[in-house]
Amino acid sequence: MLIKRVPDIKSSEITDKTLYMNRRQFIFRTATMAGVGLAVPQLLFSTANHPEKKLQVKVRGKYRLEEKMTSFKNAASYNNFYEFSTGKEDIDRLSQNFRTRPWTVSVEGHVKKPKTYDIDDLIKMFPLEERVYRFRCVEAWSMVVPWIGFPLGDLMKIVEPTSKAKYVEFTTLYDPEMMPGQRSRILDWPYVEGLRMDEASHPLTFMAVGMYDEVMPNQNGAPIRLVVPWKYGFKSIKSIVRIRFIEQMPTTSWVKAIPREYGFYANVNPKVDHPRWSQSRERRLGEFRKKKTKIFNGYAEQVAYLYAGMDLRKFY
Ligand SMILES: Nc1nc2c(c(=O)[nH]1)N[C@H]1C(S)=C(S)[C@@H](COP(=O)(O)O)O[C@H]1N2
Ligand SMILES: [Mo]
Repeated sequence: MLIKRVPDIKSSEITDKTLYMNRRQFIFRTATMAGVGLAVPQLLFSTANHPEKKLQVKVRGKYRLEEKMTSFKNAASYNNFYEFSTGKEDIDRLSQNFRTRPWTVSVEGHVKKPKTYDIDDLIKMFPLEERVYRFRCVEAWSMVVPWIGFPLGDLMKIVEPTSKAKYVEFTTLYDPEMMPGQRSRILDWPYVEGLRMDEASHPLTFMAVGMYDEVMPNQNGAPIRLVVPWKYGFKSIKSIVRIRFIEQMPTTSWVKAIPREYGFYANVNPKVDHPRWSQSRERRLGEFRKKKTKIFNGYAEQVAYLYAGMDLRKFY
């Protein structure tokens, strides 16, 4: 659970934490059984704002936006994470017992230095950076979140993809015991996403291990998730266990499920509607008035060159 970057996590602290978590669950159950639940659980279940979950952020301020940030509460209580539920408002609760330690991320395929990283070692390899990004779900809601993490490109420099690598494939953990959504066949589990090599190494492409200075809440994709701010949210795969460098374009979960509605590129584009709804506007979490959606989610200046000469209606 802990991603402290200080070297001295005492084992007693970890034990305390485990006991604490169990106690919280116990309190919740007792409260519910006693029939005094409803108002209380939200408080007890909120993973947020525990001081021991603070991350040590080294680089700040390079990526800011002149836009109002979404509150932590909104970003952590309205989620898409089909491994837990197809609902959006119960994922924080349903993911409370999701264990994110021990956790490994294997980097494989066409790389000179394939390796299976322990998550805590992986995180220590990079100076953690804060990036405030716009994030746009394909379902026309959006948010502005300060993610904490490191650029995927920095990891790529270490593992050294070979010239055979043309795409990167990311895979989420498969564990139906902990992820109740995986017990039904709404998607072909595990969740898979992918990027072209130049998209993967683009400086905006980010591996997030936290948000708002805190260790990533389970519901937002702990312990490590992708954030690609110019693409629809479904590209930003959560709870990653494998990163594979491959030659062929990977078959990603949503393309496999509904290819007419979800493409591999999934670049935010107000002019290309989803077959069932318009993409021209969006609702920021916590706000009422809708906003106009921008091409590439407002990141055209940085990323449009990646798609020069491509028909964005065809490659949606
Ligand atoms: N493994 C996995 N990753 C996922 C999803 C999912 O269901 N499973 N949902 C995606 C979608 S559709 C969105 S909009 C974002 C939501 O991220 P958030 O909950 O942090 O807002 O996660 C993406 N990553
Ligand atoms: Mo989404």
